[in-house]
Amino acid sequence: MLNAEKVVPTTCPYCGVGCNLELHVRDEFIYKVTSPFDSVVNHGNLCVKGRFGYDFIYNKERVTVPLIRKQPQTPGQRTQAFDRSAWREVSWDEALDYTADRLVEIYQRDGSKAMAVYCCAKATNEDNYLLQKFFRAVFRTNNVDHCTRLCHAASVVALQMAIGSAAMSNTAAEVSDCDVFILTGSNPTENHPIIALQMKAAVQKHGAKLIVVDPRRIEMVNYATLYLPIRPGSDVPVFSAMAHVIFKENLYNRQFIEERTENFEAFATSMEKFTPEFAEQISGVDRGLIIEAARMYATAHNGAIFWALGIPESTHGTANALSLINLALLTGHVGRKGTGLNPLRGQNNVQGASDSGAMPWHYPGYQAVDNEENARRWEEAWHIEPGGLNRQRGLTTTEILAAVHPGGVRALYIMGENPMMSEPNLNHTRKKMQELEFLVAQDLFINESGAFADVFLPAASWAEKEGTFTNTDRRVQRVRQVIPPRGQSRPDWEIICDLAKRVERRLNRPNSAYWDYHHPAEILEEMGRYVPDYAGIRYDRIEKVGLQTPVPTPDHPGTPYLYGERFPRGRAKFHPLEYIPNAEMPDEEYPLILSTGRVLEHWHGGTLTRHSWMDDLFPEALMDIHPADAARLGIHDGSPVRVTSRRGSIVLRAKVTTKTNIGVVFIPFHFREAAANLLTTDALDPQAKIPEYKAAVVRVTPASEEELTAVFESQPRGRY
Ligand SMILES: Nc1nc2c(c(=O)[nH]1)N[C@H]1C(S)=C(S)[C@@H](COP(=O)(O)OP(=O)(O)OC[C@H]3O[C@@H](n4cnc5c(=O)[nH]c(N)nc54)[C@H](O)[C@@H]3O)O[C@H]1N2
Ligand SMILES: Nc1nc2c(c(=O)[nH]1)N[C@H]1C(S)=C(S)[C@@H](COP(=O)(O)OP(=O)(O)OC[C@H]3O[C@@H](n4cnc5c(=O)[nH]c(N)nc54)[C@H](O)[C@@H]3O)O[C@H]1N2
Ligand code: SF4
Ligand SMILES: [Mo]
Repeated sequence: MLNAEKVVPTTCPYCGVGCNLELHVRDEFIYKVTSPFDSVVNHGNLCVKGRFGYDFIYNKERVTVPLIRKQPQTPGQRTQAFDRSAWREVSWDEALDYTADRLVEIYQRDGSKAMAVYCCAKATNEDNYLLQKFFRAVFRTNNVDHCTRLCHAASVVALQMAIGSAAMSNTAAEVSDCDVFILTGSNPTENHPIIALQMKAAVQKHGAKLIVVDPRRIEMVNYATLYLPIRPGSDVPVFSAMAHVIFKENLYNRQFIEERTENFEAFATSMEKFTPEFAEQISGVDRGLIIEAARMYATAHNGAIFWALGIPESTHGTANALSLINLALLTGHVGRKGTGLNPLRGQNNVQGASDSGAMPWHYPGYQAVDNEENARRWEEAWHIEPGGLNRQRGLTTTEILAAVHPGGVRALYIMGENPMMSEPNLNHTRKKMQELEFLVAQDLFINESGAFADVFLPAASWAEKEGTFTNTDRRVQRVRQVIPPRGQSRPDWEIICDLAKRVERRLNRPNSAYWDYHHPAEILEEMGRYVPDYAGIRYDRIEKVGLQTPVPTPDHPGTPYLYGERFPRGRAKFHPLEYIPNAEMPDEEYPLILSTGRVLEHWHGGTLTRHSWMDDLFPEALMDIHPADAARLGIHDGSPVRVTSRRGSIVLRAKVTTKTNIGVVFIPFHFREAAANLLTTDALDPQAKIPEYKAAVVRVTPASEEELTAVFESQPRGRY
């Protein structure tokens, strides 16, 4: 028995914390997950998803054979098919030849602008590098993006503007070196649970002071010295008022400002108007609390700011993030251990997918596509004639869907994303998905988006392939094959190489960009030759412990924190700010603000966790509503409610709780039978193109049990 048993170290496939796992395997079956006590990232701790959430691998709904739709789909008439009887099981050869024929037909007819691809922050660096290479090198398009656009896009744009680089500046575990840290727009106990443990230890063991700024009374408030319960969308006034106080009370770091920043004067002038009184009026937060928070952060020896989606997912997300960056620059709380600007990254490999070039404006390594020198470098890398690569910035995820019409985007390739759950204003998204001429889904399951596809390519899960993920600390870690791919499923990188070769043959450019890799290690090395931050990473260097980028040379030890000496753009730049209200504000018809987000047990559109034991732990969508609002509307704990916005309406149960503040209701977006994104607005931040997921206005009315039952019965797949 014992002989057939093995324990394989790998990395968690869920969140950006990147916990180190040990998968226990017997007879090719994973029966247990643990973590080594000396793991650098998580010291043996795991949350419920990492520990128990892997059973989706074996779920009977997982698709492990290639499929083609029986009924040909036409633009405008495209339908969703979850039922396997609507699909034909085919060989890999047939699936890939069919895919290659259709992609080439559209490309030869309509050119690069008709082609688009969604990469996947759940897949490896190697998978994502190859998929963007395929679309850039073969179809000559930069219409390449992934879920980072719906996530930290505004944090990325703001950090690029102010500093010149967008990753987290410090290592999350350095929170134990902080004496004051601000946590805003982030609910780590549910979304980065192991970092939450480290934050709690910072408070309880090391005596750090925590300032929470959030419209919900999240669990971390229990550990906070100060809690600022802001109204959604009032971050710029609150953080700028803190800057105003720091400035007025002479608490700013003159030396840091003189030596390392620029544009201070313009910034200081624009802070005049952000008085604590003004901020109180907009945010509802007592001005005394704002003043106290400003003094506490400014007088810290090591102050840090941690944030997540409450900041970027807004029509003024870039300004929100800039208001945090301004504060750190004003106080010099950046460039040292235990300080920093720390946007906690979400997906297991969103940092890596971004590093690997899964973005419309950048090649791998954040090299702008509209820069001649960069284009030349990648033409050389991919053996392309000079001038062959497209110099035009591509479309973002949301723009790709908006461009689906005759003369626009015709073919979409989706590797492991689910826009039909994750994009805002789903009724609009649905029309766009229907309008496509050709849709490929490469996934583990037929999700709400894949159900529209012409062809389904079954991907191997993270436990069935080799590769690397880059976590929120910029740590590049190994992902290992633990069991053989289930059924006929194949690792993403293999599928892409096989398909790319078939497409190149049809275009009379056989294997010109190179697709003959024997192992993902070779793919990472290719990327490292052109991306300096990854140049020193080799698989044999990260066998046991991952390396934190930048790793410029093969003997470089990695970089735990950034900007010790200089910022990538030289001096960091202050940005003057204005207060801009949300796209929608409450009125008589829609008096409540809807905030959307996550719960501990579930993952995004639910494709993985609802096919897992996690669904038993949290089986039904719930809307959090404050007791005062509930009483006013005649709603009790557990009673069905209808929630209506300008764009749609859903029915689900209410949970009456003080976790949400008066005037704000919260709905997680994991449940397709009560899809929160039917309600959200597709208004975008003009710079980062990120939607306003955290503030749509809604009306809530009591509903009946019959209405709720009807919702479940109308689901194409019934209950999970
Ligand atoms: N269990 C679980 N964990 C996950 C995920 C998951 O789906 N499930 N997804 C992962 C991903 S991709 C991501 S990006 C992260 C996201 O991690 P989080 O950003 O922590 O996730 P959300 O649930 O969206 O929470 C956003 C927080 O912002 C607050 N907020 C809302 N509006 C505002 C505002 O106007 N201002 C401020 N300051 N705060 C506001 C909310 O109250 C909430 O506390 O989680 C990752 N981890
Ligand atoms: N209302 C609202 N909407 C939001 C947000 C919000 O806060 N509120 N947050 C936004 C954010 S931050 C994010 S990141 C997005 C997430 O949005 P998406 O990325 O669209 O959602 P996921 O459900 O994570 O989709 C992942 C898919 O990848 C598949 N998959 C998993 N592993 C692999 C693999 O190895 N290979 C392949 N090929 N497929 C794989 C899964 O089965 C699943 O279908 O949602 C956004 N949408
Ligand atoms: S905290 Fe994140 S990485 Fe760690 S076990 Fe949980 S989901 Fe996985
Ligand atoms: Mo995300």
